[in-house]
Amino acid sequence: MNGVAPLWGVCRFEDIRAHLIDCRAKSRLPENAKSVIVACFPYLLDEENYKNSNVSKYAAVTDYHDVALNRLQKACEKLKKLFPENSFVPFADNSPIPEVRAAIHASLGVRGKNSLLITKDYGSYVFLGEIVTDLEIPANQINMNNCIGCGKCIESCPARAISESGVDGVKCLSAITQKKGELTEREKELMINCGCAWGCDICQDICPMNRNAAKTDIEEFISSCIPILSDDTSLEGRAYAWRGKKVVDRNLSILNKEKTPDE
Ligand code: B12
Ligand code: SF4
Ligand code: SF4
Repeated sequence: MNGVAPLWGVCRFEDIRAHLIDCRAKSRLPENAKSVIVACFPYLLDEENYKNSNVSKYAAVTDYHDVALNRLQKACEKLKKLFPENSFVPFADNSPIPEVRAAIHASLGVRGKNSLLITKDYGSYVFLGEIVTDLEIPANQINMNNCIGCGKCIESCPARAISESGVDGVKCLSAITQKKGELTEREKELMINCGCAWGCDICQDICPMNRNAAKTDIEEFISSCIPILSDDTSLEGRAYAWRGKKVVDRNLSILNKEKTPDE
């Protein structure tokens, strides 16, 4: 198939109603929601940007919540002018919408065994955000395809978090890097072996469907890459800021201890 696939699509609210995530943001959903406009925000940069990186790719760029919400908010304002009677509410990540499921219903890509949305052009290196509205918009054709199923993500996951039935969100190293408090020896070892102070990219980097993933052209991401997290890195505007300095410092000290075992 030639041509660039669209980066946004529409799914019926009805298709995801039974799978809404219980969270505080749920109260912001418009009454009588009918449609979800789902948008992808590609974030992969040229390989040279990740040299000696100690954070995952999603955390190397500026906080995607800000980038996505800013753009979605502007889109909502335009839509409101066109349809003054209707409500348009933006969400990104911190959302009651199960975003991968909604994106698949909106025909934006396929679901990987690693549980992520894989798009045709940008692979799985996309963030998701959405506008929920009470306007009835024709939905894209429902396309519930899955990935090619090679199983490489399952074999390569260091935490053994992926199985045929999905990802265990507690076992996943990405979740471990976000955990508060003292980590177990096994959790520390996983983090040291991965070399990542925040997040984990192993099941995406191994995925053959990501081999030719296109690079982002979103200026906010291109101009903001900080691939190496250190004690002096400011947390401001970063995806790990919400967790606070204590957890980030703990992760850095786990990685640094490995580098200086005599200390
Ligand atoms: C909680 C969460 C996590 C947790 C748990 C993840 C998990 N897989 O369970 C942790 C912290 C581990 C995590 C890690 C990551 N996350 Co996260 N995460 C979320 C969050 C906030 C909620 C996900 C959730 O709990 N959904 C509810 C459950 C019930 O839905 P579900 O996972 O889709 O599960 C259902 C399906 O499996 C479904 N199902 C099973 N088979 C099939 C088949 C088909 C065809 C369909 C339709 C459904 C289906 O049945 C389940 C029950 O309903 C979403 C944002 C959001 N609001 O959706 C981001 C989100 C999924 N994460 C994202 C990212 C980028 C990541 C990381 C890559 C970050 C990193 N580099 O470290 C890793 C990837 C780990 C992985 N392989 O999943 C992106 C994914 C973008 C994409 N391309 O898909 C999202 C969408 C955030 C965003 N706004 O961009 N994440
Ligand atoms: S590595 Fe293979 S099984 Fe895993 S998501 Fe990619 S294509 Fe699917
Ligand atoms: S992000 Fe890392 S730990 Fe989590 S499922 Fe993927 S490979 Fe496993």
